[in-house]
Amino acid sequence: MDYEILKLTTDENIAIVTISRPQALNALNSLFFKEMDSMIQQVSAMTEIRVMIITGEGKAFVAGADIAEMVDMTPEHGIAFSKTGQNTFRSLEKMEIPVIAAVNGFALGGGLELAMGCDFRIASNKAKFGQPEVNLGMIPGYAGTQRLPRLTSLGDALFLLMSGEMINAEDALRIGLVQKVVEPEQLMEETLKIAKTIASKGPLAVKKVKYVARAGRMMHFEDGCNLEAEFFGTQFKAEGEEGMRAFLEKRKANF
Ligand code: CO8
Repeated sequence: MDYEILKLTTDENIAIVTISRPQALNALNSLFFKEMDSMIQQVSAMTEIRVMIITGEGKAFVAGADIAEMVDMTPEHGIAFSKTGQNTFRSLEKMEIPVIAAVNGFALGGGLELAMGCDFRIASNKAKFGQPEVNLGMIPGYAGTQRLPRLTSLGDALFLLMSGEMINAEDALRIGLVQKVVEPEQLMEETLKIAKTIASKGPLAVKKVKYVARAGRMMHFEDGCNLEAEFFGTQFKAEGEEGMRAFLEKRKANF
C-alpha cells in the first residue's frame, strides 16, 4: 500500500514508523487508521524486524483524534470510529515484536491512547501528555479510560481524565506513564539504542515476554504463572540452550 500519512524506515532490524501530518499536528483521521492497520501487517511480515518504533513528525507526537472529522458524527458513526481506533491500538499490543513510542511532542487524547497502546514510552522533555476530551464535552474513545488506570494509579488516571490537564514529561515519568525522558535531539538516538539492545536478545524470548506479560494481565494470577512456566520450558530448546551455553563459554550468543 502507498502511504500518505505514515513513513516507514528501517535501521538494522528496527522499523521506524513516523506519523507525518504535521500541518494538523498529526491528528488521527480515518486514513491514519487504514494506513496503520496496513503498516502493522507489513512490519509483522518483515521477519528480520525485531522492534518497531512509532514517532511523530514536527512538534506533536499526535494531538488527538481529528476534531474536524469528528464534529458532525452521529452516535452510530462515533461508536464505529471508536471501535476502529480501539482495534488498531489493540493490534499494536498483539504484534509479536515490541513496539516503542518515541514521544517527540504533544501526546493528547487519541495521541496518548496511541502511545499507551505501545509497549513502553520514551519521551522528549518537550513532550506534553493529556486526555483533554472533557474539554470538548467528550470522553476518550480509543481505550484511554481503560489503559490509563492500568498504567498509572487510579487517582493519577482520573485526575488526567477528569481535569483534561496537560502534564509535562517529568510528571509523566513520575506517574509511570513514560519510562525515560531525554533531550529532544537525543530522542531517536536513545530510543534506537534501547530498541537495538532489545533486538540483541533472544528474539523469541522477547516475544514471549511480551505475550505472557500482556496475557497475564487479563488472567487469574495462577493461570498467568502456568503460562509462564509453559513458555519457560519451551524456551530451553528454542533459544535458552544457546544463550546459556554462550554464557558458560564466555562468548556472544548467536540468536
Ligand atoms: N484535530 C484536528 N486538527 C487539530 C488537532 C486535532 N486534534 N489538534 C491540532 N489541530 C490543528 C489545528 O486546528 C491547527 O490547524 P490550522 O493551522 O489549520 O488552524 C493546527 O493543527 C495547529 O494547531 P494549533 O494552531 O492549535 O497549535 P498550537 O501550538 O497553538 O496548540 C495544541 C497546540 C495545544 C495541541 C492545540 O492544537 C490543541 O489543543 N489541539 C487539540 C487537542 C485535543 O483536544 N485533542 C483531543 C482530541 S479528542 C480525541 O483525541 C478523542 C480520541 C477518541 C476519539 C474516539 C472517536 C469516536
